[in-house]
Amino acid sequence: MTLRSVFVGAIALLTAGSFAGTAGAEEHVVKMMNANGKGKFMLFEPEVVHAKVGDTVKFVPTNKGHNAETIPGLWPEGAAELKGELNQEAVLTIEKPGIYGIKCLPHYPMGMIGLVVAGDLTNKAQLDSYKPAGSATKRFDELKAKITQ
Ligand SMILES: [Cu+2]
Repeated sequence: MTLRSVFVGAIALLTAGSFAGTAGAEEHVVKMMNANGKGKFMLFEPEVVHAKVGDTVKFVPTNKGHNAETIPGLWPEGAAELKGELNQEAVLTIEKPGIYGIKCLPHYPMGMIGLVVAGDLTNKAQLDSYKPAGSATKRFDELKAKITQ
């Protein structure tokens, strides 16, 4: 190994290290949609977002008639709640680790639910005990399986 290749290697390591160390807050984008073209209607896309504390999640009204808001009973304790208006963007800032349950008010009964997961599942007990209404149960169980498997 030449001195030069050692030097280049060291620089590459330093660069990789500084990227990992200073990786800033990310913005995640979730579309609020009428259909995904794969047989699913009224949904958040993606339905599960893996984020970290300090990130933001922006809910975008790709189709009309949707909103994004906190599911009471499925929200990290002390975290500011989300209450998006119909047809408006809503931005969730992840202040605490845990599982954030999001619903679209008009389509919640049809299972329009999203989950944002950040760091430790501090409120996993809420996820386990939470029971959505009616036909939302099936979709909620699918989402639950995605983050607990
Ligand atoms: Cu909706």
